[in-house]
Amino acid sequence: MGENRISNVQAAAQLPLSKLLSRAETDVSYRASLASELRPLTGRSHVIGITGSAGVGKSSIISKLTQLFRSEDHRVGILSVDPSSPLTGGALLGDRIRMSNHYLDDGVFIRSLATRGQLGGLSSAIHIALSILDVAGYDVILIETVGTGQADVDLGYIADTVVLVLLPDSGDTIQFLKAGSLETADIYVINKADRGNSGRVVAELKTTLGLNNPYSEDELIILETSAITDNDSGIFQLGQELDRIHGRWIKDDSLRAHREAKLKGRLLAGIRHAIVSQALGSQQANMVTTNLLESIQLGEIDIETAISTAVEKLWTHPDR
Ligand SMILES: Nc1nc2c(ncn2[C@@H]2O[C@H](COP(=O)(O)OP(=O)(O)OP(=O)(O)O)[C@@H](O)[C@H]2O)c(=O)[nH]1
Ligand SMILES: [Mg+2]
Repeated sequence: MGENRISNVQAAAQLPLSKLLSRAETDVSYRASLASELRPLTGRSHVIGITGSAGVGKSSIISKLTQLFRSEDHRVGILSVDPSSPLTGGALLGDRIRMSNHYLDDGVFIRSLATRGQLGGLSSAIHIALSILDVAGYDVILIETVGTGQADVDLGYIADTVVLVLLPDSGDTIQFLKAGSLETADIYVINKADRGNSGRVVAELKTTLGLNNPYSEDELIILETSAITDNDSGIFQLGQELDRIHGRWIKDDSLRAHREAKLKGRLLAGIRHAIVSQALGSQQANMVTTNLLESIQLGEIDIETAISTAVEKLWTHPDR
């Protein structure tokens, strides 16, 4: 039998985009070979993650941004991750109504990725979805995820630019800070600014981020938006900031390097997590820590000595 010489990319081009994504999502070996063929062709699109708690207005902002990008003749891909979570299950119907004009537009592709990864983060299938949309000519890809948690931290590694959506009247800043994802955002949006009171959150953010960040206040991008108002809603400004950030990478040809740095970050974080779980999840680790705890309590050793003893036993010689 002759070898099949049709490349995955050519074969993929024959499939409707939604079928292609489904196949790449479910068929791991197809995904791998398609990914390696697509890799050199990627790097044109701007991947923007939009995250925030349930109901803050992520889909509404995405709908407005899509309208804006379409008016600039950009093609837009929208990936919504985990719409099946109990909090958001009902929102999909609302989204369909909110996005109804975009569903009829062939310059817009909308898709839900139902799965999350094993560790509660984003499933690895998202990488191939992004490559496919990139190569298919979508200039902007918007990913919607519901924070806070590992998925949010992952989003910081996957998206080129992350927009964190907050509300004027909630304690979300602290929640995101605790989850470790507050600082992964590039742009902070206080949505539903039409309700008033957003100035307080802006001040709170500036203080919190100022304390934890090497950047000066001027470098922080904090915008107030109203995704249900048409005039002067802040969405235009958001679009401008996004264009500006992306434009800079294109100008100095650094998007690929930016993505590589993020990928490396995700890889290292994954390895760190795996090493920690492996080292601390064993029976031996349990025994070592129990014994050391007892020694500390008896005043035999101090905590620093206990820590270096544990590292020596569990990490340097894990089999001992
Ligand atoms: N007053 C006001 N309401 C808004 C604004 N943006 C969104 N909403 C409303 O808030 C509700 C939730 O909006 P969505 O866009 O579905 O929010 P979401 O963050 O995508 O929600 P989930 O996907 O369920 O997490 C809807 O009823 C919107 O009409 C805004 O700027 N001002
Ligand atoms: Mg939504």
